[in-house]
Amino acid sequence: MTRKLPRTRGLHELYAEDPQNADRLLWGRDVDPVTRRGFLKRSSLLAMAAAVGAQIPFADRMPGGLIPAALAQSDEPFTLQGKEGLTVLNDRPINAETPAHLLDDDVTPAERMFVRNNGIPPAMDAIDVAAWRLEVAGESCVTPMTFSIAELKERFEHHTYQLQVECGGNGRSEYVPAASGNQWTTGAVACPRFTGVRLRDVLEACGIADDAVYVGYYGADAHASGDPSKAPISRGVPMDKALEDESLIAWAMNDADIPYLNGHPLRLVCGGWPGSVSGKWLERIVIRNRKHDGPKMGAPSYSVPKHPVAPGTDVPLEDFETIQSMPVKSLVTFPKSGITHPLGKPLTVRGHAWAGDLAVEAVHVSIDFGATWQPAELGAAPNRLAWQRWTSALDVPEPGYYEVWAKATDSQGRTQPMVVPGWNPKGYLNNACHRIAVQVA
Ligand SMILES: Nc1nc2c(c(=O)[nH]1)N[C@H]1C(S)=C(S)[C@@H](COP(=O)(O)O)O[C@H]1N2
Ligand SMILES: [Mo]
Repeated sequence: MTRKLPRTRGLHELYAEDPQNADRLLWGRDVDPVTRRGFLKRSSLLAMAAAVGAQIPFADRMPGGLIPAALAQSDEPFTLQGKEGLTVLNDRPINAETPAHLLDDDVTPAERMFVRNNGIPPAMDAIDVAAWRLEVAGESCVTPMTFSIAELKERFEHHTYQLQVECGGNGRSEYVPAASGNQWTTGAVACPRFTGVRLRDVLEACGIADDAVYVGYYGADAHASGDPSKAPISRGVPMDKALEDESLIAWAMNDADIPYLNGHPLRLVCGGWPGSVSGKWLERIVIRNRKHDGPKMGAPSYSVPKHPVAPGTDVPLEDFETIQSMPVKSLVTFPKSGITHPLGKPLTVRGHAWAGDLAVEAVHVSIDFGATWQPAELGAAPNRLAWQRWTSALDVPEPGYYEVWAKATDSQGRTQPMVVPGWNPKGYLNNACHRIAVQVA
C-alpha cells in the first residue's frame, strides 16, 4: 500500500508545450495566435484574479501565453478552471483527479468530478446545444434516427439517478512494476446526479433487431494526433447493460448543464462499469450485431488477464477479457489525511463505498493496521449504482500516529484486499483499502 506522490504538472511545462492551450485550460481564455491579444471573458478574468490573489487592473493588456509572474515563481500545482482543488496529472490530454477529502459530499459537485480525456475535447465555443444531434444507427438498428436534444427531452420520459463513475485505471499508481497511463491515486471516481432519458427508450424507439448484442458510442472529441478520421475512444456495453433502467443519455448533472470537461451537452452514463463506457460529447450510438470494435474496445484496453499473472508478465492479447462491473471499493473522505485530532474525543470518520453493479453490504474500519476491525454504520444507496455513505466514531486510546483503514464488502461477500490486488499489464481495478493518517495529540 505504498503510495507514490501524485505527479503534478507544472505551469512551466504546460506553457512550454502549448501556451495557447495553457491559457484556454487554465483561464478559459482564447488568444489570437498572431496578435497574442485575447479577449478576456469575465470568467477568465475571475479565474486569473483568483489565482494571483487580486484583481488585475490592466488585465486586458496582458499578452496571451504568458505565465503570470505571481504563479511563475511558485511551485504550487495549478488547477483547471471550474475544477479547483483537483490534481492535474502529468499526462496530456488533460486528466485531473480529486483528493479524497474533496469527495466528502454525498452527491459529487460538478467542480469536484474528475476529468479523464483520451483526446481533444470539442472547442467550447463550437458547442451549439440547439444544433447538437444524436444519431442512432448500426447494423442492428431497425430504423436509424437522428434527434436534437430538444427532441430527446420532448419524446422520452426524464429520469434522474445518482450514478458512480470510476475510471478503470483508478489506483493505477500503486502497481509495481508500474503500468503506463495516468498515474491515478484514488481520485478518478465521482457520484453526481445525472438527468436524461433512458438509453433503452431511445434504442427501442429506433428498433433493436433480434441479433443485437452490443451498443457503442462516438463522441465529438478529436484524436490526440489531430487526425480527423480517427476517434480517440469509442467503447460500449453489452445489450443487457444498455437496457438497464439506470443507463442514461444525460444532458444535466446536479440539475445544471453537464460541465464542459465532463461531456456537455450530452453524455452516456452507465454507472458501475469502467468510466470509459460512459461516452462524453455524445454524437452517435450504434447498435451492433457483434461486440463493438471501436478504439479502446479491444485488448489490452480496459481489459485484464483472464487468469492471474505474476507482476511484469507479458500477456498475449487473446488471454485478456474486457472489464465489466467494477469491484467493491471505498474511500475515507473525512477527515483529511494528516490531521491532528485531540486526545479524549471520539474520532469521527466517514466516506463512501460502492461495488460496481452490486450493493455494498458492510464497511469495516481499523485503527490498528488491520489487526482488528469494527463495523461502520452504512447507509442505503439513494438508487442502484450510487455509492453508499458510511460513518464511524472511533475511540483512540493514546497519543500518537494512527492510520484509519476502511474495507467494504459487497452483496456477494467479496471484500477489498488490504494490499494491491492482482497485477495486470494496464494497471486496472486496484481496489485496495484506502487509508489515511491521523495524529492524536
Ligand atoms: N468522448 C469521450 N468519452 C469519454 C472519454 C473520452 O476521452 N472521450 N473518456 C472516458 C473515460 S476513460 C472515463 S473514465 C470517463 C470519465 O468521465 P469524466 O471525464 O466526466 O470524469 O469518460 C469516458 N468517456
Ligand atoms: Mo477511464
